[in-house]
Amino acid sequence: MNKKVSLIGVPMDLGQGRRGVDMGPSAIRYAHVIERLEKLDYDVIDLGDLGIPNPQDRARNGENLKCLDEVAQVNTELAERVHTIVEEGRFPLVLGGDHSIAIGTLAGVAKHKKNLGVIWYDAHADINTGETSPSGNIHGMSLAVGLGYGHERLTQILGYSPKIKPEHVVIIGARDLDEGEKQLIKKLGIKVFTMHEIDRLGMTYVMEEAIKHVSNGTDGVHLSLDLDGLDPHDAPGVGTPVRGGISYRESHLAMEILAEADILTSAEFVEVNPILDHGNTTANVAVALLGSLFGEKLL
Ligand code: 6HN
Ligand code: MN
Ligand code: MN
Ligand code: MN
Repeated sequence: MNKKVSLIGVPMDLGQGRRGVDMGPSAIRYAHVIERLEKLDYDVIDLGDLGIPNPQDRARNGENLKCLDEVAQVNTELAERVHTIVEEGRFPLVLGGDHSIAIGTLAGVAKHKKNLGVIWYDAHADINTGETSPSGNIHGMSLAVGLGYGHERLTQILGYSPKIKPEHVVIIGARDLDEGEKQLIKKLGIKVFTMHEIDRLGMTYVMEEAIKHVSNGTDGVHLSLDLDGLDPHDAPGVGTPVRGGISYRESHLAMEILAEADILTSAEFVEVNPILDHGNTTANVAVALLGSLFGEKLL
């Protein structure tokens, strides 16, 4: 792994309806993310948080995309910042904030990587568009946007689309997919390890297959980790919890296997909502998983 890490917080809560996820970056810093990585000999620069506009109307919902102007604006700025981090030869580590920020992260990273592999660790697939979304929440559309599906204001960030190709994506932990999402996943032939496969095949096999998949024909790999991929028992501080998720230990194993494979070129950890949390459990889980991801050993 690149030993030079640039961390950037995106306290975005406009891609979904519940307040509190804007405190995610603070909660993750409070859980000692920087110290954790420095202990592993990483050179960490904390770039601070992006500014998030105060929307006139959080519920405004033109074309079934809530807060489209603001989400597009923040993701454009994030894309530029991430692009610069990669240009500087550093590893972008983005802290959310809701999952709509993956739009900007992918736009910034993929500007350098023409064939970026993506691991989407999530209870959801976030592959809705304004046409299929039951909620109008853009955090449920970010993977679709990366693939070139959705509103132009989002797909055209940094002036190119698509950012990624369906054959370079793997979704892990899915257990709550909308009808339109299932259709697009099938149409594009995206590889998905749902909870069924994780239960049946085990996390070791799933991660080995996932790593093969995203390494095939790619020039970099991004991890987009939504804390709601974990079971709400282990990560309660998330806005859209779904029962029957990946356990804390399975998630560590997944991160350890990823660390061993040494393929990651960028990562983001999203959807930590301290207001819905028990103590700071979910941010602590995020930082513990980051420890494993960046090579921490048990012995
Ligand atoms: N996330 N599929 C639902 C929707 O509203 O589109 C939930 C999306 C959740 C998004 O967890 O990042
Ligand atoms: Mn999710
Ligand atoms: Mn290819
Ligand atoms: Mn998500």
